[in-house]
Order: sequence, then structure tokens, then C-alpha cells
Amino acid sequence: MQKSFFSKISFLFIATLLMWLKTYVVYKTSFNIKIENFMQEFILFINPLSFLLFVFGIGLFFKEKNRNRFIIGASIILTLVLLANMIFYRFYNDFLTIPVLFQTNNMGDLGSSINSLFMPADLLLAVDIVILIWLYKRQPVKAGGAATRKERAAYFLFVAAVFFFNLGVSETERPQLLTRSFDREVLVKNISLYNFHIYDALIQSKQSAQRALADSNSLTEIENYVSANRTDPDKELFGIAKGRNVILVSLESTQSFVVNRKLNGKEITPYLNDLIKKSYSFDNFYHQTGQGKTADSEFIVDNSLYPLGRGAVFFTNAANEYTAMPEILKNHGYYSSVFHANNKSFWNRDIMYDSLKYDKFYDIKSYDVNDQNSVGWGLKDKEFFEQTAELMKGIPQPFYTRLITLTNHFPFELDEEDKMIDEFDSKSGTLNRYFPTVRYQDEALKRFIEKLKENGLYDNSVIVLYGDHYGISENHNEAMGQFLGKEITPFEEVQLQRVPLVIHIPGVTDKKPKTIDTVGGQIDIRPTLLNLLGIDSSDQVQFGNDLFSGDKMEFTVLRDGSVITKDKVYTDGVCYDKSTGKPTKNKDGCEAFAEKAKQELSYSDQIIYGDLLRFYDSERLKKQSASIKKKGDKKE
Ligand code: GP9
Ligand code: MN
Repeated sequence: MQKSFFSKISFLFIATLLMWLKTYVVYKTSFNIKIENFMQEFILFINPLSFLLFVFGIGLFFKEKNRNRFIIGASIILTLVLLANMIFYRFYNDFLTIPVLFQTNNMGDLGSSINSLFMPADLLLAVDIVILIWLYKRQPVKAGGAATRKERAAYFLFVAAVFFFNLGVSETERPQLLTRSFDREVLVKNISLYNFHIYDALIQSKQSAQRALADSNSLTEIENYVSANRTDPDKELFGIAKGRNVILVSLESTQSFVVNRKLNGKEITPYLNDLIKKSYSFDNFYHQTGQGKTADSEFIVDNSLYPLGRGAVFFTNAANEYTAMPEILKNHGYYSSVFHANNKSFWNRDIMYDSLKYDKFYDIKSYDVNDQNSVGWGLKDKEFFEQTAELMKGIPQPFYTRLITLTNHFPFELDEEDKMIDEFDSKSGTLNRYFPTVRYQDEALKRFIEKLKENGLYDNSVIVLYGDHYGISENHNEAMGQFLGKEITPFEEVQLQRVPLVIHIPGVTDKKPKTIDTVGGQIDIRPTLLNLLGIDSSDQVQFGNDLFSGDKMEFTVLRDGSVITKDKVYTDGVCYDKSTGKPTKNKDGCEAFAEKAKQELSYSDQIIYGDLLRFYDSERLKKQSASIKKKGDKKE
């Protein structure tokens, strides 16, 4: 038996070996997986093996000809999995998850990005498949049978041993490996990209079950938590913008590091810098987005809930019930809309906006878009703002509206004539090109505000500008370090997640501008804004707090579980002192915050996966808030 068994599995072993090596080469060349010691490198190296042996081993159930065909087919599929992850990673710096995979309409729309993301060297991925086909063709077709039961049992026992060996060393290296699911990099590093996808599929099915099992009691505990964390509004500011139109501008990929900074002696955002002097502006304000990028930022702003740890909630839970900004404001006579010159289905916006109860979505069809007025992802920001200002004249007031810019999007393309500032000079073309597009967006913004003055909407509006998410990923840390003149440590990486937040209330903030250093995040925009509009939101299930509240806790959670407080930054299990940027001893001062962050993210996830807001009852929450407040008053 021995001899014939080895001949049965020789093709299988060659395929496994080739795929194994290929996967490891892809790990090392296409992903940015941090390796801290030899053991981790070893785990990374062996981790694809058990999965590959298992999958190719299924071939042992077939006779030789079909077995080899099956193995070639499996190689092709696994190669496509690798390729898809490589391309996705170049853009999102993350691994694919099932919800993201189903966002195929987004993938199609990536357009110019896909072109610049695909590299000729990617074709090398096909080399082993060519070898396998050549071997298959060369071999004379033998009538070799399927493996016997005994042979298969021995084989799969061996595979299981490899798998548990892998899991064993990984668990010692990284305890609680499988429970810390929002760190995809750790999973890939330890159990392989392939097993990560299987794990992801298991989570997906668990989540579907979660909705079926949830009932109204599931919401009560969360309601108690949010009520206890609620803070009182600043009395002077409450209602200061009552009845005004709300114009939110989502600034694509705009991070705080460009604000009030120069490149070759020229300001990168001169207009924004100027506007800040007439506004309330926040300089410790963080984006909290996950895989859903722009869509996540929209979700956070409208719901004051966290986005998901995997996938974009715009896709995964678009059918849920929400009590979003448009709905709250509708009760106060507001008309709500979004302006964005992209296909309506991108990020599943058309469906999600219905769930969020928007009155109207002005998508690409509302705009005049042609080759002359487009670049990169589509309509240039200047054109977008100009046409939007026209469209805005026609909508009922007061309105709540969001404008989403596009030009400052990776790969940061810009026509020569639109460049007002030099590119940076570093090894990262991405970072180099970023500056001219940010500068362009700034100029477009200036034009927009001028237009608002012309069309008469300016005086009676609140204008809120915020960065949607980072534009420069950690892949460019070296170049970023060169620009900022300091090393980009994990601490600095968290600080780079700061985005601008500027609240401009004509006639109010220009008289008394303020730069506020309270730590906050996108999740705080909704409660802050509602209080400025004089709308009590203490009956809402929301995790944010009014940034102007005197008693707001300085505590912001990023979607990867990092936490920022007044004087600490906690990320990837390490606690840093903000004043020095250095780790503290024994995670001092971070543990309680890290725990609270975990709790809060988990509550928010429960709301989304369980679709818990379908049990929301505003009267019940009002009573609850009032009773908590009474208890607090008594204590004082
Ligand atoms: C697409 C735009 C960009 O419509 O919002 O999306 P992003 O890639 O930044 O999430
Ligand atoms: Mn974006």
C-alpha cells in the first residue's frame, strides 16, 4: 500500500508545496504583517499548511484523473482568493471579509483605483498553476483509483495534527486568539489567510442567528448604560442655532495633520485655517470608521453608534430599524438630503438612506458630469460644490443635508491646471500626491461658502466640516515620518487618526471663535449638533456626548479598540503617556478605559446585529433618563 499511496499523493504534495510557498511570498510582499520575533515568523510560515493539505486532500476521494483536476481547480480558486486580498489590501490596508465581498458593486466602481492597484507582477501568481497543468498533461493517464479508507484516515489525522500544532503554538504566542476578532491581522498572522476566511464565515452565520434571538430585554441593559453616561448640555450654547439649516460637509480622506501646516512654505489648507479663526474647531477629534470608510463615517454621524468591526454596516444591516438624524429632525420640521456625485448604489447608499429616512439623495444623476469636469473618482469638487449650491436653492427649509466630496480620494489624481501646491518629495507617491488634492479641496470649499453667501443660504445655516477617515494609511509611515519630522510609532499612528471638525455658525462663531481641545470623535457630532439646534436627545440610544458639555468624559474609542483619553492613548495592548508618547509601566491608567471601550463597542454591535432599535421606545427612555438624573441630583 505504502508505495501506491505515495504515488497517489505526489501531485497533491507538489500542489500543496507550491501554494504554501506562494502564500508565504504573498504574506511577505503584499501585506504589512508586523513580526516581532522568530516564533511569529515561524507561525506565519507554517500557517497555510494545514488548510492547504485539508483542501487538496479532498481530492483523495476522487480517482486520479479527477483528483488532479480537482487540485488544479482548487489552486486556481485559492489563487483568486490571494489576488483579491492583495488588491483589497493595497487600497484598504485590510483583509477581505464576507460582507465586503458582497459589496461587488463597490468593487466595480473602484474604476481608476483598480487600475492603479493591479500590478503586472501579480501575474506571477499564475506560475504554479502553469507548472501543475504542465505536470498533469505530461503524466500518462493511469487508472489509479481513489485512496482507500485507511489511507484517507491516516492522511486527515496527519492534517489535524498539523492544524492543532499550529493552533497550539499560536495560542501560546497570542492567548485569546479567536476571541479578539476585530484584529484581522493577528488572525491572518496566526491561523492563515485561508482559515481566517473560514472563521469569518462562522462569525457571519453566528450574527445572523443573533437577530433571530434578540428581544426587547436585550436593549434595556444598553439603555441603562447610555442613560448613565449622558451629560448635560452647556446652557449658553443649547439652542444657539435653533431652526437653522444644517450643512454637513464630509471632507474626503482629510486628516488633521494638514491643518495649519505648510509644505515648501505654502499653507496646505489656507481656507480652512482661516475659517477655523471664525468657528468652533476641535483639534483632538478622531474618526472612528472601520472597513466601511466614508459610509461608516456617515453612519456614525447620523446614528451616534459605532460602525462594525467587520464589513460596512451600510451593507450588512441596511434593513435594520434606526432612529437617525433625518428622523429626529423631521419631527422638528426638517427636510433631509444627501448630495454626492457618485452612483447611488455605491456603499449601498440608496437602500441605507431609505432606512435612515432621508427625504432625497442627489446622486450622480442630479449632476452634469463629463470628461472635462471630472478627475479620478468623478466630478471635481469645485464643480460638485457649484452645482450643489444651485440644487440647494430648491430644497425646503429648514434642511439637514450632507455633502460628500470626492477629489481628495486615493489615488489622489489631479489635473495640472488644478494644482496649487507642490507634491511632496518622498518615496511614497501616494503621500506626495495627497497635498495637491487636499489643497484643491480647500479651494473648492472656499468657493462653496462664497456660493452659499450668494444664494442666501449662508446666514441661516450651521456649517459643519469634518474629515471622514484617514487618507494616508500606515503603509506610508516612513514617508509620513519624513514629512512630520518624527518617527511614526503606534502612538503616533493613533494620533494620525485625528480629523478636522469645524462648526461654523455665521453671526455667532465669527464673533467668539474657539479652538477646543476636548477629546472627541465622530460619534459626538450628533448629540453636539442636536443641542446646538436646541433639540433634547436624552430619549435617544446614542453613545456620543455633546462636545461642549462641561462634564463630557474625555474618552474616545476607535473601531479597532484603541482608546484616547485626556492624557493617555491605549492601542494594541500598550498604554502610552500622551505627554511623552512613551509606554507607561504596566498599562497604568489605561486598563479601565480599555475595558469600558470594549463594553461600549460590544453594546453598539449588539444593537446592530440584533437589530435592537426595532424595540426602541422613546417614552421608556425618557422616563429612565429622568430617574437617573433625579438620583444624580439627590447625590449632589
Ligand atoms: C464613494 C466615496 C468614497 O462614493 O464616498 O468612498 P471611500 O472609499 O472613501 O469609502
Ligand atoms: Mn471617504
